[in-house]
This record gives sequence, C-alpha cells and structure tokens, in this order.
Amino acid sequence: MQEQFPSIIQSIMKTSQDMWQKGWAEANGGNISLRLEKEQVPVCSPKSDWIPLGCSLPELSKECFLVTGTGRYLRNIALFPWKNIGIIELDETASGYRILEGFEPTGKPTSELAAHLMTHASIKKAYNNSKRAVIHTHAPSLIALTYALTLDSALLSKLLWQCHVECIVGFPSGIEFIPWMMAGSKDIGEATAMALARRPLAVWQFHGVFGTGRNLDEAFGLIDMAEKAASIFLLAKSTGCIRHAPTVEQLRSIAENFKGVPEESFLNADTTAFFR
Ligand code: 2HA
Ligand code: ZN
Repeated sequence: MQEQFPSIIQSIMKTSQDMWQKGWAEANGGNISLRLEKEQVPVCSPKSDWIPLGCSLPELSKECFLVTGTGRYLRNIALFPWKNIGIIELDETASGYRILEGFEPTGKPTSELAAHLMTHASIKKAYNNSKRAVIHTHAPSLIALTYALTLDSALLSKLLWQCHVECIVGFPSGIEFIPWMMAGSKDIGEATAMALARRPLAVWQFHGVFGTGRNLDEAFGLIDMAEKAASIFLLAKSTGCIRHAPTVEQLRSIAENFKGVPEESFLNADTTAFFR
C-alpha cells in the first residue's frame, strides 16, 4: 500500500529535511500540506471515522491531502514518514475529514489544519486549480523583522524587494503582513487564506510565515527567497551603516525585465526610515 507513492513522500521528506537544516523547524514547529492528484490517493480502507472540521469548504469537496501530524517533528519525517505524516480525505461538503493513511500509531493532522485547508480552498479557486502546496514555518529572520520594525504589507513587501532584488521577480504581488492573532484559530486561518489568494506569502507577526506554490519546491523556494532578503537586511543593519538601497525605478525595471507586474501601491511605501 504505502509503497505506491514514493514521489510525493520523497518530496515531503526532502522539503522537511531542508526546512530543518535551514533552522526553520525547531521541535514540532512548522507544518506542510499538499493537495493530492486523484492518482496519488491510496486505495485503502479509512483509518478513522469522519471528524468535523468546524467549518465547511465546498471548494475542497472530496479532495485528499498529505499533511504533517500535530506534535510531530518535521526533522523526523525522513526517518519515519508514516509516523509523522498522513493522508486525509474530505467529505462531500468538506465539513469533515477522515484519515486514510499515516499518523502511526495514532495521531491527527497539524494544529494549523484550519489555516491550511482554508488556504487550499482559496488558492484552488484564485489560481485555477494550479496551486497544491502550503508550507508554514518559523523562518527566524522574517520573524525578527516583525519584532524590530513597525510593518504593514506594503512596507514589508517593499523592504524585501529592496533587500534582495530577486524578490520583486519571485513575488511581485508582495507578501502579506498579518498582525498577531492566536495560532490555530479560525480567525488567523481566514486572514491567511484571504491573503494567500492575492499573494504567495504571508507573515504572521511574532510567529512565522506561510508560503504557497504549485508544488513544495515552489512554496519552499519563495519562503527561502523572502527569508534571505530579511537576513540580508539584518546583516546590513548590523554593520551600523546602510548607505544604499535599490530605488523604485530600479525595482520597476527589474520587474519589467522579467515580465513581472509589481503591486504598484507597495512600490510607493516609504521604507527610508528602515535604512537609517
Ligand atoms: O506546532 O508551527 O503554528 C506547529 C506550529 C504551530
Ligand atoms: Zn507555527
């Protein structure tokens, strides 16, 4: 049974291992979900009864997901995949799920399941069924920015675009800043899902980041790019003398060169105080 899907298992093993090695996934921090294609879903008898989700997401009717387990360590996925991950199936109205595989011997999906599934519902619709991967992780430099600076989505997006010029190509629609809310709550799930319909990344103040993509590589790569920009800012700031930053004209020409359309209102954000 479990030998049927080596490639999705390999991709989550690789991504979770990379997240651990990057220093983004201490203890049980972080979680991953992947919306499966029909042929990736195991043919097996369910391992649980239907469990209510507490909300209904009709866009996800009967969809199946590979998800990490609550309380489980991402760094252990490569060692014991079926202990630390599982496959769930949603019911007809997507108001409940059952476990098809994994979370051995007994366990449940991530505590952030609401945010993951609400995000999947919103990105499936917004991106025409093309995006299947959602990653949540505790990337330290992005988190540090939410302590050091007074941010909103425009300021954070422009700052990252200026601190690593790949960023305006990677995420021209920007990155959402989500002020602190209780992790695991419906409210933060809704705010995250709404944000990720328009941008591929969202930062949770004092906590971490969510990234989306067509696959795990794309979601991981975007988070990595944003995290690198945040680290470059902190590194430059630590010298005590930032003297230059890319101008709006330079940013615009980079985006144009790569056929990206940056969020215009974010280009106008005034980040000068951050570079002083
Ligand atoms: O425990 O990252 O946000 C996993 C988390 C919760
Ligand atoms: Zn977290």
